[in-house]
Amino acid sequence: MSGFNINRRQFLGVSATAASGLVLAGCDQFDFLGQRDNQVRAVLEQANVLTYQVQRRLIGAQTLAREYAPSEIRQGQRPNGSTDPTTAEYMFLKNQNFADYRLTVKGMVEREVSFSLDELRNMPARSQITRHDCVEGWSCIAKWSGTPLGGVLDQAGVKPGARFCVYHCYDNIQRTLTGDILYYSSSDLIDAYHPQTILSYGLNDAVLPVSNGAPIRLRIERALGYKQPKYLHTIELVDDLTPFGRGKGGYWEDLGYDWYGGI
Ligand SMILES: Nc1nc2c(c(=O)[nH]1)N[C@H]1C(S)=C(S)[C@@H](COP(=O)(O)O)O[C@H]1N2
Ligand SMILES: [Mo]
Repeated sequence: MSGFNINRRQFLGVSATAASGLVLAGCDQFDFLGQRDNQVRAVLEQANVLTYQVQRRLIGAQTLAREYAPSEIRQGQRPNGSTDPTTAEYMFLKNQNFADYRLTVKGMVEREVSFSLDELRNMPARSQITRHDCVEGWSCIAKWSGTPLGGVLDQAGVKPGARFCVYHCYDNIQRTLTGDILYYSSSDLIDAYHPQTILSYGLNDAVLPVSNGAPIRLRIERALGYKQPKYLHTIELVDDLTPFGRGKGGYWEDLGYDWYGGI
């Protein structure tokens, strides 16, 4: 796989250099990035699409992320980002140990469905020991247990035109004068139906703790840490990501991170 990494870095390096050259051509260029028909923005967006296509071709649809042996779990999963959400809805659920929690699947589906924690725990289960890589430069090997997302999506019946899952979370990752910004993320349907993509309720053979996303957090094992949404409450099937947040498919993507976020 090292050849793949080198290729990807080289590719990213080239596109980043090209884009920054354009941006530096005039500082006021930044002001125009918000305009949909702006040239610089179009180039940046194309680079993102190209990255996605290049990665998809290199990785393939169903390649599995590496799984590790129990002896390779050397420490607990380091909590990062939100670790104890303070929204009223979340605190209410936490105080009753998530008894009334429900995960909802809506949008471009045949029927909107929602499941309690007990229902999710009684669906087909899978455990996997994988490595979580955060862009901040740390990794953790941990055992995640949960139910495959694909089975849950099938119970809702994904409509043919749907292209993405948007993952809505409870936590206010950022508080601003105009209100809370809630964490969200998204993936394509290939990642959603990948066999290692699970709605996780267990971590290292214990109940998933609040600091790591209780009661449910998604694992997309071939993607970086910011593509692993914690405190998940709703999965929305859509054909367009632009209506959400600032339109880039996730909280961190809205701030400039790559949408695909593959490893
Ligand atoms: N809802 C939510 N999900 C999130 C985050 C967050 O702040 N809120 N942070 C992301 C980032 S950057 C990382 S590295 C991982 C951290 O997961 P952990 O706390 O289980 O290690 O969660 C990701 N998912
Ligand atoms: Mo991260």
